[in-house]
Amino acid sequence: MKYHEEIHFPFTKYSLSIGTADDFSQIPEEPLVGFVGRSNSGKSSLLNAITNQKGLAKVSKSPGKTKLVNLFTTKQGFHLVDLPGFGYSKASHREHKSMMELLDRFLNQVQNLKVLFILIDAQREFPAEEVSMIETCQKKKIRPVVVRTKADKLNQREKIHIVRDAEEIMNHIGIPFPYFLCSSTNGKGINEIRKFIFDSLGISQVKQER
Ligand SMILES: Nc1nc2c(ncn2[C@@H]2O[C@H](COP(=O)(O)OP(=O)(O)OP(=O)(O)O)[C@@H](O)[C@H]2O)c(=O)[nH]1
Ligand SMILES: [Mg+2]
Repeated sequence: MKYHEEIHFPFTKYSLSIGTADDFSQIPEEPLVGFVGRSNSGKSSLLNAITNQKGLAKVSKSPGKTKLVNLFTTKQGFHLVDLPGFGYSKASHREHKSMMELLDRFLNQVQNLKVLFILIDAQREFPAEEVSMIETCQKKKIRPVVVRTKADKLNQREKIHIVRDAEEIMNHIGIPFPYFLCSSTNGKGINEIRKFIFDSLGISQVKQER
C-alpha cells in the first residue's frame, strides 16, 4: 500500500457534542475512532495535530476542558471522537462520577467504535484505569492503542524506559496493543498515527487534496 508522504485529514469538521448516554442514538453509523485519557493528557491537541487543523478541538492549559463526547467528521466518512478527560482533580465527585459513567457507557454501548486511542502523558506512570480500559476494549472488540503523549518533554533515557513500561504492561495483562510515542508540539509520531487509523479502518486509497 502506498501512502502520500503526509497523510492529513484536511477537511475534518466538527459535527456534534453529546453530554448524556441517552443521546448516543444521535451518533452516526460510520466507524468511530475515539481518543480517551486523563484530563490534560493531550487528546484535543492530538486531534488537532492529526487533522492538521489547529482550532478544531479546544485545547486548554487548565484541565477539564473537554467534558462532552465531541464528534468530528472526516472527509473519508469516519468520525474522530474527543472524549471527556477524566481524573480532573478540581471536578466535583458527582461531576467526575457522571463523566466516568458517560465514558463507560460510551465504550460499552456504542457499537461502531472501532479503535480507541488511550492517551497517557509520557511523564506519568501507566495508570490502572487505563489498563482496565484496554481490557474493556478487548471484550468489546474495540482495538486499543496506547499513545504516550508530550514526547518532546522526555530525554533519551526516559524514552527507552517508557517503551519497556508498555512491554511490561502487555506481558502483565496478556493483551498485545499497538503503542505510539508522540508529540503534538514537534510532530513526532503524528504521521504514524494517521497511517494507523487508515490501516485499521481498511482505507487503502488515500488521495490527498491540499
Ligand atoms: N509539551 C507538550 N505539551 C502538550 C502536548 N500536547 C498537549 N500539550 C499541552 O497540554 C495541555 C493540555 O492539552 P489538551 O489537548 O487540552 O488536553 P486534553 O487531554 O484534551 O484535556 P481535557 O480536555 O481537559 O481532557 C495544553 O496546555 C497543551 O498545549 C505535547 O505534545 N507537548
Ligand atoms: Mg480536551
